[in-house]
Amino acid sequence: MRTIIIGDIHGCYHHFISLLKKINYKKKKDRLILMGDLMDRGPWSHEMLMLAVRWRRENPDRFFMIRGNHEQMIVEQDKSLERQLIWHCVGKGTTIRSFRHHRDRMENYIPWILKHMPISLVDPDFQCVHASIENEDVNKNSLDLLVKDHSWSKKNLYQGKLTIIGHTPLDEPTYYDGSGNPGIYLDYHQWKPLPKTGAICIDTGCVYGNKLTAMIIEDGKYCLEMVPGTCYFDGSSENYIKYVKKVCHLPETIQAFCDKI
Ligand SMILES: [Mn+2]
Repeated sequence: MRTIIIGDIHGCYHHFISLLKKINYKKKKDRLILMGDLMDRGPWSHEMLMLAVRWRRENPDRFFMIRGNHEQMIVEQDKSLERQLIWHCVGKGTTIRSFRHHRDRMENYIPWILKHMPISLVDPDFQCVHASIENEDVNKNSLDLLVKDHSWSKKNLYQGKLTIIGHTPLDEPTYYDGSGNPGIYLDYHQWKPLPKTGAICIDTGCVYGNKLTAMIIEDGKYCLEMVPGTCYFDGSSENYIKYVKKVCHLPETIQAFCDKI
């Protein structure tokens, strides 16, 4: 059985479908895992979520997702004004438009997200979390680290069980071997032995115009495939921040918060 893991989709519904077609995805044969951040930034958040809801219902033994920081923002949207504003900085508007277009509300899906998008997925050979990991026992990491931390990968010090991550958009899929050196870019279209330790980031910034990456795992080996992305979001939250600051008189601390997302 193939396991197919796909990085941050961010409302790029058509890219997701193209990638599945390219790798000849078979719903009843392959196991499919999405790395979270299905929504925000790209135009088709509602379509993407509805597909996930349907496939999870029809195919619960072969279709899985973990939760990204953007789904976590939906879950926590009532927490504080500050969190609301951060969310505005990172593309909530496109999700709201997408849901309004379908006369639906994303708040309706909070119970579904809590039930069907866990923070981690653990397999005998690897595990998946959205953003980063320090202790190989997923439960011994903070929620913030697992779901939204960006700084971790730069350190490249994790040497525990192989963990697949997304969240930080990179030029190429990258292997972090825990050596403290910069991560190592991975090639596409080549079957290689699956590492036992370290981390592989497969977020290649589809919504910024780079590409959407799939990692295919079978019989102890893996192969990477991709489709080109489309730039729906300029990659810097500065314009959003300037706008929100003007309108809402944001405190300076929001910039620091936004830099961390
Ligand atoms: Mn993310």
